[in-house]
Amino acid sequence: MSQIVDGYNYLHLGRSVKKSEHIIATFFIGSQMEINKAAQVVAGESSIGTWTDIKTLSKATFKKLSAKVIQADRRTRIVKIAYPLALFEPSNIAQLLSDVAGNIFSMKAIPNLRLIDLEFPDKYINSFLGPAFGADGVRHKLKVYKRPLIGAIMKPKLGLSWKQHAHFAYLAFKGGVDLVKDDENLTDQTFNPFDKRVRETVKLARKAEQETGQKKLCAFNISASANEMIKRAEFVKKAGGHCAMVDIMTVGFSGLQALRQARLGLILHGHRAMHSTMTRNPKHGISMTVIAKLARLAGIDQLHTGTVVGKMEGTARETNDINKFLSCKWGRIKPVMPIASGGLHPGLVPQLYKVIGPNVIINFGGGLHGHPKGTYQGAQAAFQAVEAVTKRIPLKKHAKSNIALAEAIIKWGAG
Ligand code: RUB
Ligand code: CA
Repeated sequence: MSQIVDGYNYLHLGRSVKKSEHIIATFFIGSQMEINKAAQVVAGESSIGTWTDIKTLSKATFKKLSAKVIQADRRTRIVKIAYPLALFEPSNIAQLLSDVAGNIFSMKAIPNLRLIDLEFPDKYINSFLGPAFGADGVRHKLKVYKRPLIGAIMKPKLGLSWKQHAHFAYLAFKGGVDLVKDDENLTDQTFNPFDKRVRETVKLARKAEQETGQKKLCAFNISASANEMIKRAEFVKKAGGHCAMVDIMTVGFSGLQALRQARLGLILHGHRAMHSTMTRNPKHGISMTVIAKLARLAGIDQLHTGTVVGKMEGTARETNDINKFLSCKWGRIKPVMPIASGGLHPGLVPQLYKVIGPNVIINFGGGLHGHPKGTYQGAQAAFQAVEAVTKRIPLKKHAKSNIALAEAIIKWGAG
């Protein structure tokens, strides 16, 4: 016998629902409660229910709008809940999260809850703008189609002046990287004002383009309040830039949507700093898969998804699943380019390539500017490592004729 919360029964176990008319959430529920009852508490609180029966809820409304528990596994405590599409406002991530990741996370009876996945019908997916450029658009902009793209994160993350920043970006470009990016906590500080950094770095990127004959991209961190972000993005555009970086978690999804809806024609680079406050505990929070789905809906073109071999937490399986999702067909929404970043150096490239493959931006920070000879040779070494894996040449063999790579391997090792 199923237990009933707030006088209504949310259990639909074994019954099917129309996928085209429901958003389906997968949760892990950690609680002393029997699983069917706990699942009903989640279904109720995250859709139309409350803790007691109420006179204002009609049977007809319940039938039409209540969430339905369609699977509940007593052993794994994983449940699937189907939410009728009518509960949701199209193209509104804030509202979606207030349903499926809102009050239910605060219930005393459910000390642990993890939103593992969200599946959306095409109708809902297509109500969002999604990326303006997407993975193909990014490659097209850089005219690099067959190898991983190479990025340099400017280091130290805070402390370079705008002139130093642009100068080291220029050296990284000359050494062979395709993209140079601000770090997540560099925005518009007094030691490195945004406008000066943008103007000078764009100027030197153009110079590097002329000198190398290759396209270059600068991801300027515009993260701020929504209005300010749009102003900064407009500034980047006016200065001749093609890309803006945004800290998707600290800025929030409404900030992202506001930015994308401004239709500025800039590639949006999504850094995910703060995601681990939600994603890291496997029994609580929101998975990175869900966050990646939301970022794709909102309109991020390239997204940090994990490195596996670097310094950051994250398994190969999870990262690959996310990257696979980012490239899959998903309504009318374009695919997103994944970014591997965090503790990388040239010696790790073969391992990374084996796990992640060629469709990725590989970012180097310390593993580039920490090269014994400096940023220019660090960028050369990064390029040479990517060249080796793309041409299927063992790294150490390639290092014999590539001095910058050889020096990087002496410092950090290979493999
Ligand atoms: C890495 C770095 C990035 C992190 C983010 O610098 O600055 O912010 O990789 O991690 P470094 P993730 O190369 O010096 O370690 O991509 O996992 O979100
Ligand atoms: Ca960083």
